[in-house]
Amino acid sequence: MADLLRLLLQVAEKAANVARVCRQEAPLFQLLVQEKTGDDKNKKFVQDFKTLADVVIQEMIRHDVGAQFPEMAGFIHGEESNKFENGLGENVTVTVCDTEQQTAALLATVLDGDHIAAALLARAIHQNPATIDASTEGLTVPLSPSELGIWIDPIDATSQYIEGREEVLEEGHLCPSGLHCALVLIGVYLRSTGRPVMGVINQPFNYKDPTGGGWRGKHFWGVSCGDINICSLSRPSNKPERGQGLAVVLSSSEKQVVKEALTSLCGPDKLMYASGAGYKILCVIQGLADIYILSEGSTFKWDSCAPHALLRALGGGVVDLTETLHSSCGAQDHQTELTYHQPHTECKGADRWANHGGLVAYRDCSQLHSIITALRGKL
Ligand code: 2IP
Ligand code: CA
Ligand code: CA
Repeated sequence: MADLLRLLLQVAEKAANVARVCRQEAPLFQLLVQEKTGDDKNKKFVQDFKTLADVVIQEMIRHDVGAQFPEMAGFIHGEESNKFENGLGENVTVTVCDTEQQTAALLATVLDGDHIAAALLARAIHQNPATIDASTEGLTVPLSPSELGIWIDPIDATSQYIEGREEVLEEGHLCPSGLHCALVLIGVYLRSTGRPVMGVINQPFNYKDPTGGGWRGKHFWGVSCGDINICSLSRPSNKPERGQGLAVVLSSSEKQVVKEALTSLCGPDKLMYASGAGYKILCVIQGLADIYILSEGSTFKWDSCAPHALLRALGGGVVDLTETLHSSCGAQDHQTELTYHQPHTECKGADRWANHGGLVAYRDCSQLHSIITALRGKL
């Protein structure tokens, strides 16, 4: 399935292009950042456009993967629904059509007849990006498309994407907020067990060309299946300059009791905060943090599937926090790793696919164990 990996890298790069185009092209950018003032119709329209960027990316990925791997077509899920009600109250289903012109015509119906914006979006959707050099030659993955399903988060950290703050990255440090936190996430799982087996992460706004050439992205991938564990990044060494103690990244909205329990374990300067569930897991993958803990059920399968596969390829993983706290074997076996194939049937809508018990993302089992021991009885 190395050809699936190459396709996902390609389509994630196309998704990143769409995300960049929406910020670079004036007619689209104006829609993205318009103030939510004015009459209700206008408010609804602006909201629609923000969602439309996400929906368009997701449908494009679904279209391209389904075309090359028809066996997967019914198993490509994502955060968004492609059913849309436009500002005029008409229902439109957003799909990627056979030609750029047809897609532009369809998008114009969602964009209340804005043909310029629709044409720009359609061009980005139908344009093939430069081939991604992923050094995947010689890689064989013993999986067949009929065994696999996909989770897509077309843009994670949407609020950071829309706000669009440009932060300067410091080598070796994570970025608490801003455009860097926005990611395209595509995760592949085994339909039978729900285990994540392949992940592609594209960071559309990784580096801004100082000579005015615009933003460039960066991609990351991993495969973890049986004996095959390969990641585009090598396992980060435990940084000696950090001294003792774990470096933990949290959501700024994390509970006080968790922050307090961790301060005594890590020391105050080892607690960091960042936006974006995907970005926080990427920080653990890159070694910018050792652990990401979330005590709430505020992430979903599409947030964690892709980065989870990369962490598994590096020897780590993502566990359900509540289950791990209550498990007698703690984190020693893989019983509490998140899985991706079964909905919470008692819930409705997006909640069916929430990671209800919270999560812990880790590279190193012994560090996971220390964290669980520190939090036991406190939550
Ligand atoms: C969000 C996004 C948020 C995150 C939340 C996700 O996804 O990643 O940033 O909250 O859990 O569901 P936080 O930043 O507090 O971790 P989206 O942007 O796709 O809605
Ligand atoms: Ca998300
Ligand atoms: Ca999203």
